[in-house]
Amino acid sequence: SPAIPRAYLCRRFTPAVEAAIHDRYDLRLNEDDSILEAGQIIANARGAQVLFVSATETISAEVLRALSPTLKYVATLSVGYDHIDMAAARALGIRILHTPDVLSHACAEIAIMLMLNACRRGYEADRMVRSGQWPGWGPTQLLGRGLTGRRLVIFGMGRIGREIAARARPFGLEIHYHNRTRLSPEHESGAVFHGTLDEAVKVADILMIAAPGSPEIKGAINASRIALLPENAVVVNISRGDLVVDDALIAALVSRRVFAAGLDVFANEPEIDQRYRTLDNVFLTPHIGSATHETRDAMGWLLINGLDDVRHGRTPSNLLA
Ligand code: 8YV
Repeated sequence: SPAIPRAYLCRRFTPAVEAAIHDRYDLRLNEDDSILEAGQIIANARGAQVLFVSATETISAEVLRALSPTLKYVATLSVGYDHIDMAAARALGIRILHTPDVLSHACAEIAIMLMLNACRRGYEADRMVRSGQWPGWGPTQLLGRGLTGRRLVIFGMGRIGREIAARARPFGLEIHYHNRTRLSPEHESGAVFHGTLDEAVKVADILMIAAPGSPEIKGAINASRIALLPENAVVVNISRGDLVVDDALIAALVSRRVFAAGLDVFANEPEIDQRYRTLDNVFLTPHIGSATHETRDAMGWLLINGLDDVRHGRTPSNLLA
């Protein structure tokens, strides 16, 4: 029988998933779950045919070249693959697997959580009670912005965007979206399409950023687009931090031109722009969109099953290249 393939695991996955990987591979792993630099990945994963990563590892052409030709597969515990040099992988014949679909529900839940907390001032409300500084109920205390009858614009109406739309409709929000291409009527389910991001932003009482991270839309939410938002808009980002120009969003939050923001993702995580920490009108979470027990297990299984498939000559739906 052929030798058991060697695998390297850059981060600690859930116990059930790690056990399943152990069953299939000669596994080495990064015991302490630290975030590895390129040089460490190259040194630790030498000899591995399969490399398990997450979006915290930058899988550059340098890393792929150094581990090639032994390395055959990179399996990332993320739907996003902006941290992987796909062109280099293709050129080297390294196949990439990711985790679409199974995390869409969890990410949509966090999107709704951020939207509600930004609109209804969740951070300030919690702090008022927790600090013991609540003076008692007041007629103008902590007034937020309601959702009913307002427009939610989803930038990036993919698998996650559509799950957000489905959960937002019952709040009485009118759903609009901008996407590279217009969806089929079935996927659109009555959402209003805008062919340009500018047109979409102009009507966004709530702007929900759910587009996949990519160089083409880096900095798309910049000062001129933020200036197009209606008064008292709310901005939510569950995608990638670099879609937003922090200087522009922070200026608009400080001036209250933008009412509030809900952010799960940041440029340069975890070294976020420190000004966010000082603002009352932001609700912040540390990149937990897919962080549920069920979803992280499902993400891991999708990678394991996809690798089983591809090693047996089948083409799993989560194979990128
Ligand atoms: C991941 C994510 O958990 O799937 C993605 O693209 O951003 C998250 O679901 C995180 O990036 C770690 O890989």
